[in-house]
Amino acid sequence: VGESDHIRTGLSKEQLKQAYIDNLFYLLGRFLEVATPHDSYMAAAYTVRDRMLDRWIKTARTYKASQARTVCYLSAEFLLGPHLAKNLINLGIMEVSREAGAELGLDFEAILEQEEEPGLGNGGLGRLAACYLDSLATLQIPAIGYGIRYEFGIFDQLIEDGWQVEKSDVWLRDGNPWELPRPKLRFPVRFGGHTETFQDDGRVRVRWIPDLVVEGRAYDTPILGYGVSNANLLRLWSAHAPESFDFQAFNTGDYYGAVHAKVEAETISKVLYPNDEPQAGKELRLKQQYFFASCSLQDMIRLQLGAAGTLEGFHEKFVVQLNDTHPAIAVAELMRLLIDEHRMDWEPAWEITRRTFAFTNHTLLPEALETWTVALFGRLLPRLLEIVYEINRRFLDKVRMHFLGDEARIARMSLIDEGHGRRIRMAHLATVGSFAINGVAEMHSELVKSTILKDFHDLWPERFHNVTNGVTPRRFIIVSNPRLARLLTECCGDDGWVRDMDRLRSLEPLADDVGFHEDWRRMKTAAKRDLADWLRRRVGVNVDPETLFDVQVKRIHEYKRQHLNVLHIITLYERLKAEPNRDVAPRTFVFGGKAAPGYLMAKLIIKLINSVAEVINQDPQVNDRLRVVFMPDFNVKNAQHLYPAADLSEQISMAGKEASGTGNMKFAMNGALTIGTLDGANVEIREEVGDENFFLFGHTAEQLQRLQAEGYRPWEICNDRFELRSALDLIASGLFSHGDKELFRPLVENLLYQDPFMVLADYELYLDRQTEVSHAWRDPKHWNRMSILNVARMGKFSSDRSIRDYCERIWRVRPVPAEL
Ligand code: 26Q
Repeated sequence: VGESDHIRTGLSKEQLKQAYIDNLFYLLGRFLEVATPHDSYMAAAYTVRDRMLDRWIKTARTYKASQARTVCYLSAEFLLGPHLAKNLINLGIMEVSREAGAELGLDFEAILEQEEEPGLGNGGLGRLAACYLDSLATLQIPAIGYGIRYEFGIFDQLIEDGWQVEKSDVWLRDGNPWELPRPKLRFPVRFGGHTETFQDDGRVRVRWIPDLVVEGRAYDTPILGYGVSNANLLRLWSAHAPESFDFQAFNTGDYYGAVHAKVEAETISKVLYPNDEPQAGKELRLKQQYFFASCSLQDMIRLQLGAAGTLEGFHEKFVVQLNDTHPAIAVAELMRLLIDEHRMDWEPAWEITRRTFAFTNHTLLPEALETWTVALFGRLLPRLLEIVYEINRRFLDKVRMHFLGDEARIARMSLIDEGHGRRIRMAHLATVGSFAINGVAEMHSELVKSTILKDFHDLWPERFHNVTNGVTPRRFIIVSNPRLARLLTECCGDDGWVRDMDRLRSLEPLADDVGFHEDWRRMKTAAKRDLADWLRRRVGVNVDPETLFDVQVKRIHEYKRQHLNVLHIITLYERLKAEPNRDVAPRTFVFGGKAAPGYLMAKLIIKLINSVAEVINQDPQVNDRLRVVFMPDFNVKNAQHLYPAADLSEQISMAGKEASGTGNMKFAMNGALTIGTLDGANVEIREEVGDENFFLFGHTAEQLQRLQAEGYRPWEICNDRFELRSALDLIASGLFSHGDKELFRPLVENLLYQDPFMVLADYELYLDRQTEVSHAWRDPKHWNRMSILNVARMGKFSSDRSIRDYCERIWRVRPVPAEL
């Protein structure tokens, strides 16, 4: 029997049907007639997984033999989204599986719908990591994603009485068919205690005596490339008490103590922090970071010793990308492992370390830069504190020499901030320990060099790079928008655009083709009908697919300015109330996004959106032209319904604050037009699609800076702008809060008297541009032309391009194709 005939590997319809029934029987103990939708999902998932394992093993063999450098992407978050549909697409068996399902009498869509997505991330940064895994596998780059197997991912969001309510995400409840536990792959990780020196062969060495040892256990998930045989590895660590704990308990009789220690160990990987910026003093978060950094490095060292028998040349076999500072402790941990555990001297160890790491920064917001107090850090990781001090001492000696004792600069660059109760600056540790540092969009990378890491750029200009973010067209076009995918394949003659998005340029001539416009319109309308159906079933609201779908979905943050969008809506509402026959383009406003549970202003913004929705949607004078919807529980799965249906994408952050944005890319590559500021990747999207196909508005980052320097007085803007004042007054009057004048006071007063993200400064420019959007919408031919050109010109924002940039400019790695 040839391999292609095998029940676990074959891709024909008959083989898939056979395999499905076989898995249903042998893995789930069920048969067709009694299988629940979840049983069906599990059997389908195992059927797909079998086919992935075959590729995975062969890929591992190929990589091993090639001796190529492996990219290790260290990230505290991987926001993967549902696996099943994505893997069917990447295996190239979506259609044949659909047919197989139909012949077995299965409801294919219902099976896909069963999957609970692994929400192991907050937002952009975690989703970026997932897109990069997809592109790494597709580009056949030997790579491992390393992270944490949180037992509870990002909370599920419910909306009750307009407020966000958080529900814990029990994603592992019904089992996870995509992962393989590796019980024998485990590493110890120490916490607390103290260090001692001892003599060893005439040299002074350090021993760390911890008061807690936790064991990290590996769980592996295969990550398949698109249209290739390569399957890479995502290895997530789960924290456990070492088995020896139980014996200790028997010996000492301290049963309670042993159980307590077990609970403490297992707490480490229990839950994802639902904030997308650090909160002061969260000890467990530092434990999580060290835990997964240490396990991952120990794993790499194991692989290196297994293959080469020596740690010399480690940096030639591994390159470690730090996804923000969350894994930055790895710099000190690799030093510890090399020096303390593998008896290396400082200089060669530092040489390896510095040539191993590269660091991606994702934020300029000062409050989002991670620091840890020396007190907490030293208590939890005493040996690592010593190493950080030594890295710093040697580094500052270099700075002193280079800048001849410029004391202010030395204080600014130190790994220790002595000004605020002694804190370790994780971005500085990551920068000093890396051979390359990059931002995530052109503008952001320039700002990194001129602001937060300016002193480091002065010292090492050659280490600074830009790699503009991208998103995977597999998830965000093929899986989420199959109609568009089909149309693109038709236009291009084949599906080559999926791996080479620049080929979509061949659509440009069709931008003025009447027949093609008809196809485009049909596709868009169908997607909008789907979304309308979904919103009716899932959210219980009715929206009209004929209206302009104006969408803002992303984490709720003041800097992202969802409240600017709300002010526009209220102004439209007031205009219509004042002049009921006024001719405005009918719009449906869709919002979605989670607020960090402790971020009160963000939660109040959600309440405001829902309150405005309640009033407007019930007002018969306007509700044929204005509708407002808040889509609860915005996650990857739900998001997939939105991108295809959006006409207008809201990317309205305060200029200089959004590092890149990636939702902006997902919308534009699905044919939505963008209304946006000159911020993050918006700048580059506009450059690519053309100024005339992008609704730009707002002050530039420099202009806003100047305004602030001159003394920004938001309330004065209100005095001049009647409609702005009136919108704020309407909120304050209690119109949206059943007469309660207190509810939104904190929000209104914050805007009037602080307005840290300069909402009011951009209000008028935003409204004017929105008026132009409405005019443009009235000319469908022109609108469709712009929409088509957006899709045709978004090739740059495929994560394949981003990963190629990393490979060529930073990692210096090449494809290693695996053969079946
Ligand atoms: C840090 C310490 C303690 C607890 C939580 C955190 C934490 C967790 C998540 C800090 C930040 C995040 C996430 C940040 C994030 O998503 N940033 C976004 O990254 C995207 C990918 O580069 C960019 O497109 C966005 O502009 C950026 O906001």
